[in-house]
Amino acid sequence: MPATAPIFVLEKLPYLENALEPYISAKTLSFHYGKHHAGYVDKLNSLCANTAYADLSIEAVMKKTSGILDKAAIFNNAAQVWNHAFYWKSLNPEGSRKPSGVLLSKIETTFSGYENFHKQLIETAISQFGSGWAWLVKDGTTLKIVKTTNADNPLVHGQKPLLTIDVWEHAYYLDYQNKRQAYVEAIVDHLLNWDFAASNF
Ligand code: MN3
Repeated sequence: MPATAPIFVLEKLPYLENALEPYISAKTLSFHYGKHHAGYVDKLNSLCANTAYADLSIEAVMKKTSGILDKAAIFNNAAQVWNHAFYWKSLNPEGSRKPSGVLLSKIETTFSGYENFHKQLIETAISQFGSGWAWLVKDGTTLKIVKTTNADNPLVHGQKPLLTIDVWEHAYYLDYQNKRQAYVEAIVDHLLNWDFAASNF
């Protein structure tokens, strides 16, 4: 049998590994992208080889395996591949540090002002117990701030992600040790990619 090419590929980082310094170090990015994210891709490829999942998009794999107990390993790795690719795009070393235009208006009306939104986003990310993700999502016509546990992802719950923050310890431990709040505040104040959020909105 011929060797098969990898089914799912590791998306390129949209910037250099040192681009998010001083808020996220090149060392963190190197491990997080090169070991964690790449590891999920490798694992997913080995789990999906010679299965019906090999012909599907990563979103379809996530939707087909979500909540199915004996497919948890495939779901977890597929979702982590998707979540990380989305997380890299949710960060940006340059660009506007606040939302603008229609997205800002929607945030202001939904969360009673940008300051409340900012506070709620940080609190949600800090309060996720253990590993997981904080998200700004579009749910129907409204916006919500939600958190998910481990690999779980709003897409499989019918919500459309606009931005995400990875709150697994591997995302910040080298730079911030146990100080998740400092990491989350650095991201929200200095790295969130509001142009990406606007394009998703
Ligand atoms: Mn991660």
